[in-house]
Amino acid sequence: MLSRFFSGNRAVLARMISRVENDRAVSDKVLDHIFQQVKGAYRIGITGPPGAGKSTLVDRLVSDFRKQEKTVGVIAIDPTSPFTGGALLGDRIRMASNLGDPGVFIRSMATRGSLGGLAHTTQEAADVMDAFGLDVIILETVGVGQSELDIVEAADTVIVVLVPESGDSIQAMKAGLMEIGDIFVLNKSDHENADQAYMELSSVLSLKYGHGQWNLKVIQTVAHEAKGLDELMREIRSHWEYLSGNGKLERKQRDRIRKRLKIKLERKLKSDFWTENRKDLFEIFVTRLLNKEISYAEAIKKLFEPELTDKKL
Ligand SMILES: Nc1nc2c(ncn2[C@@H]2O[C@H](COP(=O)(O)OP(=O)(O)O)[C@@H](O)[C@H]2O)c(=O)[nH]1
Ligand SMILES: [Mg+2]
Repeated sequence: MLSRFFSGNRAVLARMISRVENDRAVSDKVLDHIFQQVKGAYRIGITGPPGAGKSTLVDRLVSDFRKQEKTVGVIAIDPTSPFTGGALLGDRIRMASNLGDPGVFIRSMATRGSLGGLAHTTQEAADVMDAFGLDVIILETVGVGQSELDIVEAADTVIVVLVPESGDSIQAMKAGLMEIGDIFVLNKSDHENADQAYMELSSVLSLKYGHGQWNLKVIQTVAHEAKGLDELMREIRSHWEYLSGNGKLERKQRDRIRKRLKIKLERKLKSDFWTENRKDLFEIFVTRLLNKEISYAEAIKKLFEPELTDKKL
């Protein structure tokens, strides 16, 4: 399977991603075999409210990257839709213009049933795509909820897509989108109050946000007509160049690795800790705490040393 994977078999890529999604033990094994081939594909996160036009934009971006002869992977995550739901189908239709292209691999993921954190599973799926040899990986998530933010935050460049609706900038601020965006897109700029929304968003951004030397910009687009896409591609390129200078990319990758290692470590500690014995003891100590036979500190101490506790029980 691995040799077929490395020779570029797309069906095997799809199967590898499913394994990473569905089985922790298998996932670790898969990653053990491919981690050295993870070359560091350029990862772009796209987020924003539902219906803002993210998938339509992704479709355009994919076409543009293809024109530059880059291969592209897309992971689209929609928390509102179960596997059989309409939204995933909708995403497929909206990204349809690239479906037959062998240089493009599109994957929809549902949030339900993901193993120990969606952000984690998504990153592992992205690693698999990366090792497969894709040059650019685009992660699309709805900008609601922490786990969705975690996903895009792990990207090199984060694009926040908003639309000219009254209060959209304010909503985005509340949802924490302003902090994570490197590039802001005001899509649906064919709508009548687009200019006002542009001013509003620009002023919100100029007041509060910005990462270091990077200048936050708002790009106006009409995704389904590909308007503003050239400018967006230029902005993506500038951000990439910005990251590549002064070791910023490496620092970003270090942060990403640090976070992931920590999460994996904590998960391992947790699962090792909760043996059947400890689960039983836990309930016993709850009763003892209720009867004031033991203090919290004592209970915790004993939970850490169940062998000792066994003898005393
Ligand atoms: N008027 C207008 N409609 C758009 C634009 N971009 C996308 N749409 C439409 O908005 C709807 C939602 O788009 P979609 O890409 O699925 O949004 P997502 O939920 O953010 O992925 C679709 O019907 C698109 O055709 C735009 O710039 N202007
Ligand atoms: Mg979508």
